[in-house]
This record gives sequence, C-alpha cells and structure tokens, in this order.
Amino acid sequence: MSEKVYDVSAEWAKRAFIDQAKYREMYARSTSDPKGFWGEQAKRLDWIEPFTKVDNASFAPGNISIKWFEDGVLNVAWNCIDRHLDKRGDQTAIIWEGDDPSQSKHITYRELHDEVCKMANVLRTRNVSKGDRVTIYLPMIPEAAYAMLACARIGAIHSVVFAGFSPDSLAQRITDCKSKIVITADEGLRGGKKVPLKANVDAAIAKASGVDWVVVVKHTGAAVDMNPTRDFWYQDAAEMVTTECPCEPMSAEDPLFILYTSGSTGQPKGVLHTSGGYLVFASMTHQYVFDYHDGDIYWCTADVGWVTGHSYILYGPLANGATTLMFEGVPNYPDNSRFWNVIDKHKVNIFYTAPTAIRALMQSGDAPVKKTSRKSLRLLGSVGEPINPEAWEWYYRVIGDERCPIVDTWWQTETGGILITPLPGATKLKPGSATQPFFGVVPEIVDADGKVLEGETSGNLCIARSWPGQMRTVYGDHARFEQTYFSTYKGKYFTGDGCRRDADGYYWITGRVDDVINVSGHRMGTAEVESSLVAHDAVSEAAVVGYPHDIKGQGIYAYVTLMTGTEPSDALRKELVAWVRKDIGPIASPDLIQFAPGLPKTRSGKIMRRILRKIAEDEPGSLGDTSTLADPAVVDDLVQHRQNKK
Ligand code: 6R9
Repeated sequence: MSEKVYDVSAEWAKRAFIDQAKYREMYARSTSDPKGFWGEQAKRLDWIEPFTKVDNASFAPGNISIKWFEDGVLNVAWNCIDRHLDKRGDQTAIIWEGDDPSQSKHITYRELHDEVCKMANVLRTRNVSKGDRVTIYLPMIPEAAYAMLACARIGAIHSVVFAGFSPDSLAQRITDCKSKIVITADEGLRGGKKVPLKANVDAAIAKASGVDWVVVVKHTGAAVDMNPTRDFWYQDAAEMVTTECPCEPMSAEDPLFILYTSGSTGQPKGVLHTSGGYLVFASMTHQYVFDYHDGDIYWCTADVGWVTGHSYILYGPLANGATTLMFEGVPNYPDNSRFWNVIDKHKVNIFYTAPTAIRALMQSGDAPVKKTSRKSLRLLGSVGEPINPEAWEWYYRVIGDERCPIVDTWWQTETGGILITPLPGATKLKPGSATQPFFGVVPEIVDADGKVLEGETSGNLCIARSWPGQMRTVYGDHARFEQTYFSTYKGKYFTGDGCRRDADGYYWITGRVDDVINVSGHRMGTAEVESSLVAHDAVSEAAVVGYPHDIKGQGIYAYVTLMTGTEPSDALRKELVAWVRKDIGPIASPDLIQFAPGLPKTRSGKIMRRILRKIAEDEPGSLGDTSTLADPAVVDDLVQHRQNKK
C-alpha cells in the first residue's frame, strides 16, 4: 500500500471546472438536495418535453424500481449530434485510427449526422422501429458508432457484442434479447490479424433462431458467404437512402441499450440502461472527471463492446460536443510505441486506458515511450480493475512525465458511469486509490451481516441510494436484478466489490468478493468457464478460480476432474484451453489447468472455493479451516500438483 500523496497543482486547481472547495460544496448539495441538484444538471441536455419529476427510486425489497426524469421526453442521438450542428458542424466529432498506422480519418459532426441518418434509414427500410433490439457485432470502425447512434435515433435498443466473443456467446446474446437484425462486418482487424466476423455471425445464427436480416459492413474486403434472402451489404443499402432521418421522441425511461455482462452465477445478464438519466450521468462524469474543455482531443482506448466504450468513447463525449478518438488496433502493434505514437499523431490531451495495458507496456521498459513526445498530454485515466501502485507510478512518471494527474475511475457496467474517482482539480491522489465519490454517490462499506461500518474500515462496497446512470433491470428478468444486486444487503445496491476506506476517507477497491474474475479488465463468471469445461466429453467436473497474474491482474485457474478412464496429458490440457476459447472467446481461455482426481467438497457437496483459491494463489500454508471437508485427503493431492508454484 502506497503512502504517497500527490497534491493538486495550482495550475490544475485554476483551470479545472471543479476545485476542492467546489467539490465539497457540490457534493454536499448533491446528497442534501438531490432533486434540486440533478434537476439542474439535467439541463445540460436538450429535452423535447421537460421533466417535472426528478428521481423516483426505491431499493425496498420486493419493490425495486428506478426512475429518473420519468415524464421528460428527449432523443439521445439528437443530444449527441443534431444540437451541436449549428456551432460545431465542421468540428471533428470522431477521429478514427485504424489498426494499420497509415489509416485514419476525421469525421465532423455534420458527417456524423449524415452517416447516422443513413444507417438509421437502412434499419428503417428493414422495419426496425422503436423498442426493437438490434445486435451489433462490429470491430472498432466508425460504423460501430453510426450503428449505435442510429438505434438511439429511431428508438431501437442496441445490444453490442464484443467482436472477440465466439459464435456461441453471440448466439446466446441474440437469443436472450430476441434480435431480428444483426449488424456486422466482413472481417475485423486487430494487430494485423483478421477476425472472421461474418463467418462467426453465420455460425451463431445456425444456433439462434429469429434473425431476419444481417447487415454486413465491407471493411477488409474479404470474400464472405452471403445468404441472398437474409444478408446484404451495408454500403449498397446506404446508397439507396437519404441523409435525413427524424429523431424519435423517447421517454427518459425508454431503453437505450442492453449490454451483457458476467455475474457470479448463470449466463451473462442483459444489463438495461435507459435514455435520460444515463445520458445526464455519462455527460456530466465525462465533463468533470476528465475536465473536458472545448477543443480538447480525448482518447479512451476501450472497445465499444464494453460499457467503457459506450459511456466514454461515445455517449458522454458526444453529448459534450467533444472530439473523441476511436482506435481499431492494439497497444503492441506494429510495436510497443503505438499508443504514444497515436497520441503524438493526433495531439491527444486526455488519455484513458486500463491497468492491464499499462502493466504489459511497462514490461518493455521506458525506451518505447521515451522516443515519443507526448507533450500534448494533460490528463491520464485508468479503469477496469485496481491499478497497483507500481503501475500507477510508472504511468505517472514515464507516460505523463510527472505532469499529468491520473484519474483512477471505479465503476461498473451496472452503474452506467463513473462512481468513485478523483477530480483532477480537486482531489489529492494516492496511487492505487479510486479516492472519493462522485456527486450524488453515497458509498457504504458493510460487513458480512450488512452492518454499515464507519470510519477507517474494510468490507463490502454498497451504494446507499440511486444515481441517474444506474441500470434499471436485467433485460427480461427483473427478479434476477433484485436477487443479484439488492438481496444480499437489503435496501442497498451491492456492487460485488470489496473495499477499504482509509483514515482520510479515501476508497481503495480490493477486487471482487463474488465468483467473478477480472481478466485484463474483462469480467468473466467462473460458472461460465466451468460450464464450458464440463461440456467437453473428457471432463466430469470443473471448478474455476482467479489467481494473481502479473499482467492480466487475474488469471483463470481451472481444476478439472476427468471422466473415469480418461488419462490426463499436456495434449488434453491444450485441447481444453482451445475448447473454452472457441466456446466463449479468447478472454475466457484458462491460463492454468490442474487435473484433479477430486475437488474439495463439504459433506453437503458444495465445492470449497476458498481452498481452491488459496492453492491457486500458491499459499497452501493458509488454507484455513478444512474440518468441514467430506474427504480431507483430496487437498493434499491438489497442493502437491498445483500449477502455480513460485
Ligand atoms: C467500467 C468497468 C466492473 C468491475 C468492478 C471492479 C472492477 C473497474 C475499477 C475496478 C478497481 C477501478 N473495476 N474499475 N476495480 N479500480 N478503477 O470496468 O465495468 O466491466 O462491468 O467491470 O471492474 O471489480 O466491479 P465492468
């Protein structure tokens, strides 16, 4: 734990929207008068019909209901595009940087308007209308932004599926929300490698019924199979439509998007976000956390397949009339200087990335960084997992040349936007701490019984009251929403994260306390990996846990019991890794597989994951109480054959 504190510089306190005094004053108001506070903040958007009610939220058991600005009417695409046209028609909205460093383009707000209208009209010609679900399975190309905003424009609900997911994962998500249309590309491109997106969609649709149309964006130009009654090229269809498409008036509580995310049990959940509150929150957090001023060049390196891409590549920045950079590639292609070269090429001022990328780049030393200038940089951000103080210091010292504050932003798919974070002109920084709550956010640390702990303490992180960006439900399963987030600690939203609060009231997120693992900032449910493994003929049982991994933050450690008569081998180990990779996607590939003749179970048959975690962490000396095990002998074998001996 780092003891270092970095003060806010005088220059930052002066230039930022929010200094320390203002933070205190606004935070106090946001909690003492939330209606007044959020009612004023919501004026940052254009409303077709103004709202009269601000918040209407209940976390009461049996009656979980979250509404913000509920009688207001607006359109999200209007707020992200049309309302900027008078003043910013010729300003760049999106800078697109391709995987190939020679490829980039600038898209103005006017061009964005025309492209989004074309995409929206193409969807309309296929009878997509308000409330319909549209699955988007695209690489990081401008059409991904056009497709999302086109849905928002006509009131359709987008479900973006990360292009690294397998056909099976895609099929599951198409089926869950009953999409009739999928938007994809011929191929994706990452680090010079091609990803067969259209072929993946074909394989997914073979398993998911109900898809009437597949829109295919020509990207690499590869030859792909086209089903003449179902598939069509986007570029051809776009030539047949106009660049005008009216915005559908939407209630603030009409859904904007579904985004699937992993939980501790079962299949991924469709996290549902709505229109008004989400956009108010995304816009406000983007402005204040990144201190975004007109003319700044802002770059978030996430993929639009994750919530960070939704809120902080697209919706927050565009609602603020920003210039946002969208990057198709990866940090180490063509070489380890890529991020820093892109920063110099486009004069990026604000850079937002994940700790896993920082740790990976740190391994190749300072030289690839130091040969670039980075003098345009002013602010750095981190998201996705706890950032260890060593990586924080390197980010600060080597990337930011000790000039740029780092905002370590804690939030979740479910929260819609940033909840705990420094504000660069207001908050002293402690490496490794997400620091203080954003406006309107009331964190509580509770013990296992739900007792609220005061002062310097640690426990489970809850949020005591609603904020506008909060998810509204699990798509199609409100009971699961209540069960997952509001049943552990009654009357509070439970985040699933552990947390410490220090003597200064700073929050330190310690990672998940449930069966979710965070691999390179991507959430994986252990149950998902387990069910994939047991689907293999050779596997009788599997238990999956996370373990500390130098670059990924957490790695995936799988204990596998084979069918009687099947012999363990390295070949089988490789086969199982490939199996999961194909079944779910590369991010779910187990890093280590241990063949286990038996798993540690209680007499009632429950797997004791606590013990499996300790063995995976290479701490066989601290297994704790093993007296409730049905067969204590299995543990000796597991310890002896552990895969992570240091
Ligand atoms: C935005 C995003 C959410 C989980 C969350 C937590 C971890 C995210 C963090 C962080 C420590 C940070 N997490 N940001 N942990 N410090 N700054 O990542 O959403 O993919 O839903 O993941 O990620 O464990 O619960 P999501």
